[in-house]
Amino acid sequence: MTEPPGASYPAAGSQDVSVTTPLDPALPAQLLHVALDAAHRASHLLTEQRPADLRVASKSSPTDPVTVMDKASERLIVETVRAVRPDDGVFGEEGSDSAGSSGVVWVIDPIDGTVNYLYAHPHWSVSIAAEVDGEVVAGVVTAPVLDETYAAVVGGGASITTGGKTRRLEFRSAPPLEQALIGTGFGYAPERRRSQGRVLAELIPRVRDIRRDGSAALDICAVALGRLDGYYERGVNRWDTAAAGLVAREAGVRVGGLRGDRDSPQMTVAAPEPLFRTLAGVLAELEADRD
Ligand code: LIP
Repeated sequence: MTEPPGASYPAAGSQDVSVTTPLDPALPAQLLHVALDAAHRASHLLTEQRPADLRVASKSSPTDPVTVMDKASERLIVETVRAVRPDDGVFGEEGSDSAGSSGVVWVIDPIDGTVNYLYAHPHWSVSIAAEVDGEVVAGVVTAPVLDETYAAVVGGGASITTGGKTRRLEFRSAPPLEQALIGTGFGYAPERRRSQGRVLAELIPRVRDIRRDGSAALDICAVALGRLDGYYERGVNRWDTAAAGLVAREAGVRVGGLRGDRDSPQMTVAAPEPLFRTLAGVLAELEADRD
């Protein structure tokens, strides 16, 4: 179990806390505790029980896979959360979708980076966020093969736990665009990939380099960690970015869309200022949020 430094968290489910407005100050920490437990259990399932012959179906296109493990992971996370908070809602990539009655909704990506998981690449994660009245207040992104767990509570900072040690993630200065290492990703539909390739071809000469690692949640956490200077992607969903977006914001990284918009499937950009403004400006010029 990992928790950000300096935090004292009551045990998950130690109080029957329903959401009342204004936000109960103890609630985010409790929700983080539940998320860490669920992420830990899902990580164990995905690593210890990965079948040799992983059965795969496809979703939005022949290159958009879903495995039996995506569904098993989401089922386990929902069961874990519901065991201590039965009235909460859930919204997951593999179909969990209920509003609940407590005002808390769990936003779940049971495997972010499914193609990497399928090919036994280490860069995949479990992402769990807790929203209260539509705003993310606690989030966990864990990459079990990398031994990295990112955690954040709203107003309480963000942390990384690796090698059994936890440290706070703090803002650092960003380089100018031409010296920036930028992460991105691509959708599954050929037409979308064609337009993303067009944008990439224009951007590559204007940055230090590009990385495409395959998990939006880990890419956004990488910006908070300083392993990337910035990230952008068109087409990622709420379950990909909910938890990592809180980690990044709590580490002092700006997360948003283009032209002053919030982040959305139209475009997600993450970078410290002033790099965010420069990168978002170039992406707007390239109309990167349009096919
Ligand atoms: C993945 C995203 C990634 C994107 C991939 C894929 P999934 O999510 O995290 O950023 O480039 O195409 O969408 O489908 O593995 O949960």
